[in-house]
Amino acid sequence: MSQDASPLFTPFRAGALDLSNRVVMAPLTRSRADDETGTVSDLHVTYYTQRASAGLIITEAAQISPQGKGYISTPGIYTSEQVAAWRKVTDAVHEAGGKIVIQLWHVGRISHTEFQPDRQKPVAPSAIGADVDTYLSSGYSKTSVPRALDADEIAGIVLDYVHATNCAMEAGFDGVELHAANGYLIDQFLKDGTNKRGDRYGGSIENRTRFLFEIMDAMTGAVDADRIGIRLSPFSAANNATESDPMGMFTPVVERLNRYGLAYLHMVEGQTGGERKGDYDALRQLWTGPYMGNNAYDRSLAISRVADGSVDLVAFGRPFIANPDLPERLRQDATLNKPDPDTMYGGEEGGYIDYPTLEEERAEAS
Ligand code: 8OZ
Repeated sequence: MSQDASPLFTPFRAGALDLSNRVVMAPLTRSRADDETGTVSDLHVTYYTQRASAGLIITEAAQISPQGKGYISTPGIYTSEQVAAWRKVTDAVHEAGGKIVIQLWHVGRISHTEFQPDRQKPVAPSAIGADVDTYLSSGYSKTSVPRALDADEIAGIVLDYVHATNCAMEAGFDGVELHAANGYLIDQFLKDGTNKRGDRYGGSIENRTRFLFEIMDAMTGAVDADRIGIRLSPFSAANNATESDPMGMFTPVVERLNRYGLAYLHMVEGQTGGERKGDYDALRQLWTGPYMGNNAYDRSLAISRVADGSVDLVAFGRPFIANPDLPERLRQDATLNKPDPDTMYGGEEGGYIDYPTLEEERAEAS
């Protein structure tokens, strides 16, 4: 098979999502929302619309509540003002022929008192500091040591996920992705390095998965399951969330997720942004729905893993920062621009909406 005839560039249906190709834009935190209101702007409209040739865009993570925020200038999806601002993004992406879902997150302990309502401590399953940095208005700082959630607070957070899901649909998204990866709140409950609870939300695998499945049950009551995706990172220690037995923990998670009929499972294959380690392919074998692989994919890995059925969809992160027309560049096997690390987080146009398409580069050169 010639490579430009790879199934990577052919349509795929993921639940209710009809995608024009299998090249997905991974969720990317860029920290350019209004820090006060959590609203996106015209810059975001341009940025996402430039990338509408992706089979699917997954937005940067958006907090479901004020408590769910952990970094400067990340957007929210829980106020009417935020919904109205996102609506401009979804309308423009749809106008350009794209599909877009929003990633819903609550950061849990990966936060700082500066971001929390009344400067309270961030919340987590257990009162264990992450010992990682976040970025404040004053620059990098250690995340604050969290307090352990009371069991009777958890139902309120589940409702926050439902509210954010409803807000997302009102904002015109094609669906939502539940961020259950990378050491944020849900992953903190799942993994035994971060969950030391002695109540019904900690200890056994069933107990550690309780929070996730309460959220899934509630979200699927608000929107059809075939518009919901989920992101997991079983083998990653991102944000110092560690699991002593990833296969033991995530086998029942994947098996139970199968029952919902979700749009897709989005797997961070290995250490987030690092080594592709761990038996993610064994978990993939257990999964009966559409499967999206992510982590350090390049063109040849994407083409080969789609061709042999290891994955249905490939989510590219960093390459999409610097290549708004990534699917076309991959199809042509064209050179990729490199993202500038200095403009990944924060700032304005520079390093955000000024990376050229191939067409623009060729017009410039001629
Ligand atoms: C990089 C910087 C801040 C947040 C993740 C949402 O790792 C993130 C994130 C990545 O999932």
